[in-house]
Amino acid sequence: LIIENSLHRALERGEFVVYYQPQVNTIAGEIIQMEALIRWQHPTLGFISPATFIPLAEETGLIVPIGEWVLRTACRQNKAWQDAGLPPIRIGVNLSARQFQQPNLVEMVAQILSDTGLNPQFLELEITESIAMQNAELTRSILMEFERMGVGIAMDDFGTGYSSLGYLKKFPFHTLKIDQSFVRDLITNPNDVAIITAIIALGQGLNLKVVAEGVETEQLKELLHTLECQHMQGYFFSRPLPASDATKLMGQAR
Ligand code: G
Ligand code: G
Ligand code: MN
Ligand code: NA
Repeated sequence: LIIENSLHRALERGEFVVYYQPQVNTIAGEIIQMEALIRWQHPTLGFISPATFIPLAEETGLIVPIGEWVLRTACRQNKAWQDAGLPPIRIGVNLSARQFQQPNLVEMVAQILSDTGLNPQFLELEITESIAMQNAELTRSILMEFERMGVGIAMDDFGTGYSSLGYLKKFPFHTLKIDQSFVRDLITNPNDVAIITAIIALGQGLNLKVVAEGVETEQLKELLHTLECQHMQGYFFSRPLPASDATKLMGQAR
């Protein structure tokens, strides 16, 4: 309850921070994208994990203004990186189901792109399977509008929801992010190898970029490489970083 009360004030009090985690093309050895991940620095309780407060923000509807703030912050940051002469990359931003129920979602995104001056091709919105399922027709029409604008769409946590393969055909996805739960035990679990092999083949067949999430070790990176997975994200490459550290990392990677 304490958390719920202070969540209402956190935005205006400036307690949220956006961290950035790189997505890497391991063949080229380049950072190709950054995922924006919100962090809450509470003045007395300290750091509160998004795994705790995002569900609460979704219940209370606060995810709507919070999500808008994250999107604006992330787009502004990406434009600043480009203006600083860093190699252009995409920024990935997570959207929640609640945001999809807002009638002005598409205008909100368009407004933020216009305000920040970020070209839509440098934004990718990450949605989960459950969002896609909740109101498939509405979701599809919203995603088609993003597609027309040039904004990329990623299916996040792929494999954990009701992965109806029909959605992959029906919705304009550009990217599949394989959930960490299939990556974690890849070394020891042949079932996970089979699942990931199948997802990668599916992605290749449908011309989707496939990203393995939660890559924590070099051994995992090598195995994924053998399975022809070229795009990865995880602690092995970098933890989510504050903007200043993410900027340094991008400078080094060049
Ligand atoms: O960064 P990580 O540790 O702890 O995030 C935990 C969960 O919170 C993940 O499921 C992630 O997708 C979600 N999350 C992080 N940042 C955002 C955000 O800006 N918006 C939404 N909707 N979810 C987020
Ligand atoms: O649900 P989504 O995929 O958007 O959330 C990404 C979550 O995964 C964030 O909480 C992020 O901090 C976390 N994460 C990123 N890389 C790793 C990793 O290598 N290992 C683990 N355990 N978590 C990771
Ligand atoms: Mn994500
Ligand atoms: Na994920």
